[in-house]
Amino acid sequence: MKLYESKTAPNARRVRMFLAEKGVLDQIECVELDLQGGDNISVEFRQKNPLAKIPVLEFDDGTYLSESIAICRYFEALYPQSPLMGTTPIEQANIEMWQRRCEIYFMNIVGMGFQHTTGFFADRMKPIKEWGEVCVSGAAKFFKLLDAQLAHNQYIAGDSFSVADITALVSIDFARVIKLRMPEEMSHLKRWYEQMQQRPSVGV
Ligand SMILES: N[C@@H](CCC(=O)N[C@@H](CS)C(=O)NCC(=O)O)C(=O)O
Repeated sequence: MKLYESKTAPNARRVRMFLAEKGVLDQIECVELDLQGGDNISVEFRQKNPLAKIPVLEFDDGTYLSESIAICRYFEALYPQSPLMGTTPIEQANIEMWQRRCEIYFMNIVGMGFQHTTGFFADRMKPIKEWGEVCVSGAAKFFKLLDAQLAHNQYIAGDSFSVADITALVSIDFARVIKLRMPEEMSHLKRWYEQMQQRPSVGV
């Protein structure tokens, strides 16, 4: 199996972290793409993913899977030990809820803030600076929700580490590119962030 990715791309990082948590990252061949250089918008790459995004998983039979969480779900089913997506129906649903909250209301907004304020992908989209700024301040509001959740929970979705923690952590780290940092006074969020730094998967 091959994973098309980029070391600096947050979506690719969450799949790498997930695979590291499962202990199988070294079994996958990682193929580094130059996103700003346009590797992912080539005709050849669009045959792997018509949406021209990474990460993309290539199977040995020449088929492909994209969307970070779909790739994670595949590996969760393949390696169900040390579950990262829950086991009971309520655990699974709760993790899904937090994963989606972190992705939709935080990660995607941070990404839009980055693309629209920096013009990083100006060759393939029209950056609208004002919209980027709206996204940056919208994303900042999410820290409060995370801090409140972590006041009563060890991890984002409850008592165990999950894919929701991966999405939140990767998004917080990526938010630095738009100069968005966790507010100092958010002690629960800070406690959780420091705890996350102990996991070997953060460095992959
Ligand atoms: N919903 C997709 C998002 C994928 C995505 O936006 N990937 C970014 C990198 S983090 C990308 O490929 N950007 C290149 C571009 O927009 O041209 C997922 O979860 O994998």
